[in-house]
Parts: sequence; C-alpha cells; structure tokens
Amino acid sequence: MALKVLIVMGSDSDFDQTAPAWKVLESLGLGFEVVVASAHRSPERVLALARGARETGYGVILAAAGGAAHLAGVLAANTTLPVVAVPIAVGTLGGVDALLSAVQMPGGVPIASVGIGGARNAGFFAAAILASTDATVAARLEAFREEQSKNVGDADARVKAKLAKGG
Ligand code: RP5
Repeated sequence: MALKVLIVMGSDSDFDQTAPAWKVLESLGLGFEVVVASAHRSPERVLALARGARETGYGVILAAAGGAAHLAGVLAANTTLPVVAVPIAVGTLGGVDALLSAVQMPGGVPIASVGIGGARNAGFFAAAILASTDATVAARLEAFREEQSKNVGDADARVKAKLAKGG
C-alpha cells in the first residue's frame, strides 16, 4: 500500500498558507491527512501523532507552524520518519522566527525545511521522498516536471511573439 503524507498544522489559522501542500498532493494522487495539533497547546496529541505515524502508514510528515515553531522539532523527536517544516508567516517577525527555529535544530534530530510560506514546495518535497521508494509516485512527479518544462517553452514563445510585435 502506498505511503501517505501526514500534514500537521499548529493552528487552524495556518490553513490558507498550508493548503498549497495538500493541493500538490491531490494533484499527484497521493494520500494524505490534515490535522491540527499544537506542540505547546496540545503536546500529548502531537506525541501520539508522531509515535503512531509510521504504523498508520505515513512516509513523511509536514509540520506547518508559525512563531517560535517547535512543532516540527517535537514531531521529529518522536518519530524517525522524515519531517519537513513549513514556516508560516505570522506575527511580528513574519515567519523568520519559524524558519530559523526549523533550520537551526541542534544535531541528532534533523528536520528539513522549505522557505517561509513554502507549502507548495513542501508538497513536492514530500512526493519526492515517497518517490524514492515508489515508482508510481516517481512517474507522476516526472510527468509534472515535463508539463512544467513545456509551460516554460510556451511562455518563451509568448514573450518572443510579443517582442516581435514591438513589446
Ligand atoms: C503557532 O502559532 C501556529 O502554528 C500559528 O502559526 C501561530 C498562531 O496561532 P493562533 O494564535 O492563530 O492559533 O503555534
């Protein structure tokens, strides 16, 4: 059975900035679940999610949180599945705090991170992780890349046509 992606958001206020992640997963036909669990407001729920994730059939966890975002680190401390932080732009520091708390994890319990508001790329990165052991997912990613390249070629042709008309 294909492994799924677990998407954890620290708050429902993270919804809009996290949605691009599951939109990507949907477009690639991957299974996922979205849950709200907070490392500081519902720590037991976060622990239970992380500890049961592998057995539940997840292959990767995306952790979307803003502020002093320890969600990804706490999840990673309680599973050996890969955890990818999605720093959410909120508050005074606009997501810089969340980004730094993700990329400055002390050695031994690594997490990866996309950029601030990088949920779309988090979706693709989760797919790439699953693709490393799943040829079907790899083929879907490959098809997406081909389509994306084709779109660049089309954009190039449009620009050339515009320039030929005098800009
Ligand atoms: C973090 O605090 C959440 O991930 C969210 O980005 C931020 C603000 O949460 P709310 O106060 O809007 O619930 O834990």
